[in-house]
Amino acid sequence: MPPLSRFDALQSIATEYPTEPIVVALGTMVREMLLVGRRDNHLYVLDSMGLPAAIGLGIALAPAARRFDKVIAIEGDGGLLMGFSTLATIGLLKPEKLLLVVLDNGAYAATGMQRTAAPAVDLCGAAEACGIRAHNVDAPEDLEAVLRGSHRRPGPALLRVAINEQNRSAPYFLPDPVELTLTFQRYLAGPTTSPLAAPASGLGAGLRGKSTPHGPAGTPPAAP
Ligand SMILES: Cc1ncc(C[n+]2csc(CCOP(=O)(O)OP(=O)(O)O)c2C)c(N)n1
Ligand SMILES: [Mg+2]
Repeated sequence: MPPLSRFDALQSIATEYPTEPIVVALGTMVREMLLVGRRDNHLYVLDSMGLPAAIGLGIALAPAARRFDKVIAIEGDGGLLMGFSTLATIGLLKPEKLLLVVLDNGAYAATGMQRTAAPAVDLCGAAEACGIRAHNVDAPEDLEAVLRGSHRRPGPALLRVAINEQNRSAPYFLPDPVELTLTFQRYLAGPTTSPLAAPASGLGAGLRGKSTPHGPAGTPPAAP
């Protein structure tokens, strides 16, 4: 069994990328990331299984991504297989900023550890076939170095990280998804008022500049 736990992997990602936008997949992934710490630069995806890679793709292509080294999307193996076709689109559009991290425990942990098809699939091989640079991380001691090395390497890239079946006990997280989106949108828009980066209308309109429970709008959170 791989020695790395999901919690350890999430902690490494959050520590290495304290101010980069991070899309966090639903279920156990979100709840354990909240144990690491709640951050305005994290987009907590609730229930939309299979979509975090596509959400990360969109953000990585957006003008708001220009001021960041990377946009990280964290997926589970089950979620990646559900949204598998997104790999082809990522390979086609080649978003340089996108770093897709797949935490692979070979199971749907959030619903009771039913087996996924991941052990039968070469996830890195599939990503490479789509035109995405891919890297297997099997040894826990390699994860931090690989994450650090990814900062300036042009993407798109996929890291498949082997994790064990350990799940931390964490409370349910049931906030209003609109509020989560607004917090993240404000973070993406940043401290400047660039018309390209700022949400000029729609959900974010009228809320820019107001404080959030986690600090003033657009202020990068303190490093953990
Ligand atoms: C369309 C859809 N089907 C099923 C679910 C229920 N569900 C939520 S998380 C999850 C398992 C996700 O597995 P994986 O991506 O491997 O992440 P893990 O929990 O193993 O970390 C499932 C089946 C859902 N939210 N949406
Ligand atoms: Mg899984």
